[in-house]
Amino acid sequence: MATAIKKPLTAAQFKKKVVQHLNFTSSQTDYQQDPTAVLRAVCLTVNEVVYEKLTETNQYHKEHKSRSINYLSLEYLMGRMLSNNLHNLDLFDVAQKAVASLGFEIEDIFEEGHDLALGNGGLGRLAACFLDSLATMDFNAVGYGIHYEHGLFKQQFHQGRQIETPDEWREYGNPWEVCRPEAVQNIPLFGHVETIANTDGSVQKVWHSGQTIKGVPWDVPIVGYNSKTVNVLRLWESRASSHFDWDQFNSGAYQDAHSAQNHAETISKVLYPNDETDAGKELRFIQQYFFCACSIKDIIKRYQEQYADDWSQFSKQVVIQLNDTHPTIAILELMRTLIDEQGFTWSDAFAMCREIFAYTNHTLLPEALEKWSVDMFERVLPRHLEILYTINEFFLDQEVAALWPNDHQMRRRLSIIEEGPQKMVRMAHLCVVTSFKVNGVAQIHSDLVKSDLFPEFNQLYPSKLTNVTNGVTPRRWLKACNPELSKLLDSKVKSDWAKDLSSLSAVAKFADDEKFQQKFMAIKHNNKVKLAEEILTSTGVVVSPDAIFDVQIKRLHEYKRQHLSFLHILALYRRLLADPDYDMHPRVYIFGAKAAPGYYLAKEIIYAINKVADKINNDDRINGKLKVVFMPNYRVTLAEKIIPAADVSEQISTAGKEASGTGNMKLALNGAITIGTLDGANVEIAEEVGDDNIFIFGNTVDDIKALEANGYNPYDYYNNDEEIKACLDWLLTDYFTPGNPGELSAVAHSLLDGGDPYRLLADFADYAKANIALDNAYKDKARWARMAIINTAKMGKFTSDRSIQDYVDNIWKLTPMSSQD
Ligand code: GPQ
Repeated sequence: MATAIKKPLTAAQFKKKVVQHLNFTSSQTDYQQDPTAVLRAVCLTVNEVVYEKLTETNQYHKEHKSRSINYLSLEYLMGRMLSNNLHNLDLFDVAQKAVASLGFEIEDIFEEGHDLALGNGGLGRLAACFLDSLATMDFNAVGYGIHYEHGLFKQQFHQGRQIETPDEWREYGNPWEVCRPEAVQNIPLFGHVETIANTDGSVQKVWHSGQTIKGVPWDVPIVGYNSKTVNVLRLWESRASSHFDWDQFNSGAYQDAHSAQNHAETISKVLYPNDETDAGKELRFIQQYFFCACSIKDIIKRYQEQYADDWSQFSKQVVIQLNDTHPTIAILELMRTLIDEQGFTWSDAFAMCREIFAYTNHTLLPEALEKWSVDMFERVLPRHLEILYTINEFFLDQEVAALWPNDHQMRRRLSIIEEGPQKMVRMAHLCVVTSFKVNGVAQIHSDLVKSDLFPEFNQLYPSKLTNVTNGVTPRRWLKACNPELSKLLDSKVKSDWAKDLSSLSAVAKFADDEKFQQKFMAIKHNNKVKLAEEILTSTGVVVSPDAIFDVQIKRLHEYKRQHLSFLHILALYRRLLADPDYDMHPRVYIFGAKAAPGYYLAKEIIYAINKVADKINNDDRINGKLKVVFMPNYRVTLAEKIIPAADVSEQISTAGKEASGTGNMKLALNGAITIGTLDGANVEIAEEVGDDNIFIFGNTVDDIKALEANGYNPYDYYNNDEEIKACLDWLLTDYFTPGNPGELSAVAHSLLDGGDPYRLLADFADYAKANIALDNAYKDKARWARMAIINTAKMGKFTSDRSIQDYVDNIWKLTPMSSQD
């Protein structure tokens, strides 16, 4: 393995620094029983190396005037930082030895760390993987986000029901962040716009804001793997500002501003826990604006430190990626700044924005396509709304009219403003109109963005819409989380596969090698033993590591169809009750998922799974052939424990609904076999591993469209499939909730009278069939081992390094540090 970067510290030096921090930074001499104090001291020791590299990185980019990517995202699911930073700095064994000599296991020290859970699901974790890759590949990148006081809620189950409690990730401070008072920003909002007529006939707009909020930046260093770079993730915290615009507004506006003043500190208080639904709350809107405005000001500040008032280089130096539509207001904020503060003409400002912004779409679900009311825009951001109108006017009159003259229908359809009883701003339209590139996140998704979501935009702007398939960082999702498998791979692959994941394809030639198969599967088994212990601790359920570990981990959502697997579990249970000798290899179903607190059916699905699990896990009649566990509080850290132990990866969304999925990549990388639909990145995973090494089932996107064209009726399946009927009817009884019949009926109703919006019943039979094929494959040990090895070997495409390289080549056009020398 080539290690270009020399180890920054020896174990003895590392230990000495840890002890110094214990003694002199934390005043701790009696730390033998205090792993938290040791964790802190280890982090501070690592930070010494990290900050030195950060300074060098900054200096380098300043000297070389490197173009930067500015990644704007409302979510970052970083997880824990220590283990990853140690791996990335090649300090893992050094720290392990140092900590051991202090009487601790490094894993126990890690366990003291909090997850940085500043995100909901895939979108937030993708942002975290991208930051890792950007630093690893030595690109000049800044991540911008919100410093939420409370990240994603903690989940517990009380008698099977989800209970949410606040996430206190930084209650006692967080060693990985540093406050930057020198980069504080003041952010205006509310108020009104004054139009001033100039003597030359032109008009000038002056925004008299009603309130100012202070944005305080906290920087989290992002350490590249075996690279020169440490970048930062800059997170904005809101504080009440003393800069009250006393003289700028009348007494009526003062009232508004005064009550809004109380809100200042609530802006960065909590992460909205909704995944793929439009939160539709004013506070969420202000969160978005607040962080966009802080970030735009910061980007300009960094630029002006180099170029002062020379704007000629701005669009050459800066590219801004919008992670979904959540940061769209950044476009309006940059327009406003250029026009109102820097004296640009509207067209020059717009031309510049069109060179700077690019937008990633992460969903086709209508409920996730953000819209904000014009009324709210007017109240909170009156000047931004004016600018938005001018963009819309230009777009409709110049661009839409050129292609579709006098076509009112088309104007209505494409307008950034949606007409209706309440006028709404379509944020995605603003993004597509302004961005120079728009990408989907897997090939099938990007194709659907072109054909179904934005077909007219694709006609209007050919070549703007493109694809960048997602990826995951192999540092966290293999090297750090699965150390035994990593070692085995090291022994077979010459190059550093963690930096060049496609080099793993070299292990494919050992797929039929009996010895290698044994080693590979022994590691899987060990990982399953560890997970079984974790399952016992967290759920009290005993599971056998000899069973198939069948994993479905992701946010709880109807389109992801956890209830398809649930329905199939009911069917298996029923088959086992009817025939205790029913031929199946024992299987443990492992779920991990949080439901948005306001998402009724998602919570009912959790409840139903927990109730059925209770019954099945305690039923002696089925000889332990079936177990079901719902592990509480699914998060990055739990994923790191489940993924290395998974045999089967459930990726069973309705075709056309999951934009990409990234859990599918992590699981396959760790040797789990996918059972999945032709949706999102499953399609590309199937291409890579080949049809023999994946279980694809169910209706395709076109099949689903055809089903719907014929008038989809769930009762057709209910009436014609005895098993479906029996399982759904079962949910109406009190079999799983003694004394309380119908407690689980919500799930059944959604699938019948509710119309089965995610076409679950249409896929049930084929899913059940695919599961039999999977069961047969598992019974053949050599065959399964072969499949698992091929999966690991063929995941090269799905490293986030490849995604970043695609962004760099096709969208961002950056040059890495190393090749600038
Ligand atoms: N995704 Cl729009 C989220 O996690 N949250 C969101 O609000 C939206 C999308 C996911 C999407 O469902 C997955 O299919 C993707 O793999 C992931 O974004 C990253 O692109």
